Amino acid sequence: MLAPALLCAHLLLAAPASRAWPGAAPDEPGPGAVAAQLSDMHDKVTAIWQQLTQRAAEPGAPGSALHAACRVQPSASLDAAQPRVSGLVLFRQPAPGAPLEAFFHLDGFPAERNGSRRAIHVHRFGDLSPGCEAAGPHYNPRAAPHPQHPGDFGNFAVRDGRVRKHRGGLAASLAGPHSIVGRAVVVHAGEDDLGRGGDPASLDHGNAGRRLACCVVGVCGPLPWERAAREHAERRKRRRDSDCEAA
Ligand SMILES: *[C@@H]1O[C@H](CO)[C@@H](O)[C@H](O)[C@H]1NC(C)=O
Ligand SMILES: [Cu+2]
Ligand SMILES: [Zn+2]
Repeated sequence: MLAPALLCAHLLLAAPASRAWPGAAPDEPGPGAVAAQLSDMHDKVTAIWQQLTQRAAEPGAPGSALHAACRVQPSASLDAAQPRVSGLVLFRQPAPGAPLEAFFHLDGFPAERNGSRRAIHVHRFGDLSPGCEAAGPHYNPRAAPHPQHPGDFGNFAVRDGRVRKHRGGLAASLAGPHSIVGRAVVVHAGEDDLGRGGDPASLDHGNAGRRLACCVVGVCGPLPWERAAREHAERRKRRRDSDCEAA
C-alpha cells in the first residue's frame, strides 16, 4: 500500500501550485484551465510513477529501454475486394516519459496505387477478433481533438505495395498511466486529413477510411528492434551507394 499513499501525498502537495493558471480567475477555472490542470496532473502522476518504477535501471543505461511489438494482420471483417495488409510495427522508448520511436514494416497494399498515403493510429481496445472495428475509437486519454491523440502517427507513403518507415519523436508511451500496451494499432485504407477536413469527424478520426489491418501492442525484448534497426541501416546504405553510382 506504500505506492498509492505516496501518490496521494504528492498530489496534495502539488495541488496548490497547479491552481495558478495565467489568466484564470482563482475561483472559476474555465474549460481550458481544467484541461490544463488535468494535463499537469497527468505529468506529475507520470513523474511519480517513474520514480517508483525506476529502482532497477537508470534511464539511458543499457537494458533499461522499453520495447513493444505489434504483428499486423488483415482485418477479419474485410471483404474480398480489400487488400490483405500485414507486417510488423516495433516500438522503442529509451525510458518512461521519453519520446517513442517506431519501425513500420507493412506489405500487401495494391501496387497500382503507388505513392498513396495511408493513416496509422493507436485505437482504444485490444480485442480484434471480430475485425479491426472492435478496436473502437482513437485512444484518447486526455480528451483531445484529433490529431493530438498520443497514437496519431499520421500518414505513410506506400511504395511498390510496401511501407518501410522509421519514425521518432512520437508522443505515445509504453509505460505509465497512458501506456499504449494492450491497445490496437490500426492501418487504414485512406489518408488522414489531420483535423483539416472541415467536418466534426475530422477532429475525431481524420476521415482515414476503412480499417484494413490491425494488431495489439505487446511488450517484447530488444532483439526484434535491433534486427529492424540493422536492416534499416543496411537499406539506407544501399540507397546511398546506388545514389553515388547514379551521380
Ligand atoms: C513506385 O514509386 C517509387 C518512388 O516513389 C518508384 O521508385 C518505383 O519505381 C515505383 N514503382 C512502380 C511500380 O511504379
Ligand atoms: Cu485509426
Ligand atoms: Zn486521432
